[in-house]
Amino acid sequence: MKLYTTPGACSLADHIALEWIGEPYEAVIVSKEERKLPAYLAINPNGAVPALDDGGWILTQNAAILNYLADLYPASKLGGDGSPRSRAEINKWLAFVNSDVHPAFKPLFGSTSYLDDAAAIEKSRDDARNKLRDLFAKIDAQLAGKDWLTGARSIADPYLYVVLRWARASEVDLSGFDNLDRFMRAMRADAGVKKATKAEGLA
Ligand SMILES: N[C@@H](CCC(=O)N[C@@H](CS)C(=O)NCC(=O)O)C(=O)O
Repeated sequence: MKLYTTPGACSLADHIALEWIGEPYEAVIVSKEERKLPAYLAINPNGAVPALDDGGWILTQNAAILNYLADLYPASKLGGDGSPRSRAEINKWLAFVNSDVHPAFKPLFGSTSYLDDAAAIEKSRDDARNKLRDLFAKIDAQLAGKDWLTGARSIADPYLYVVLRWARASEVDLSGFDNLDRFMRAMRADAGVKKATKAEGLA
């Protein structure tokens, strides 16, 4: 099993999940530039991470990979307790992070640079920060009284950790979100998180 990952990118979520699972795997580091070169485009024609190679079978799309890992290793309980409702709750929060929170970062990652107008670009970035604060407020409320997004550790949690890292680096205002702060501190102290971030060369 090989995971293609770019340091600190959303693929770090899969990297952490693999550490939590504890079965053998190899992390292949792909730089931003390498993602667009023919060798990597042959693995993922979208030129994006993550990609998973399981015995020559390639799977892309983060939500699909995380669900596949949870199904492949049910003993990890990263896909819930086996009930349809627990998996649905996990996928609800995974979808929120993958398809609501993650894309909301785009202006902060340069998607509006085509505007070629410094003031307009800064406005789009401020707007993104405000939208992200609203989205993180919902997650903070969900984490009240819980250590993990859905109560028990799941595939949704490492993705939340990744977008929280991005939020801090992008100066999104997370003040007052004590549950998110507690979650972040616990993740930073987690052995699997430490191993995956170290392997990606992250502080
Ligand atoms: N829909 C994809 C998006 C993955 C994605 O946005 N990956 C980023 C890193 S976090 C990337 O590789 N972007 C490069 C690109 O899309 O050109 C998924 O969920 O896996």
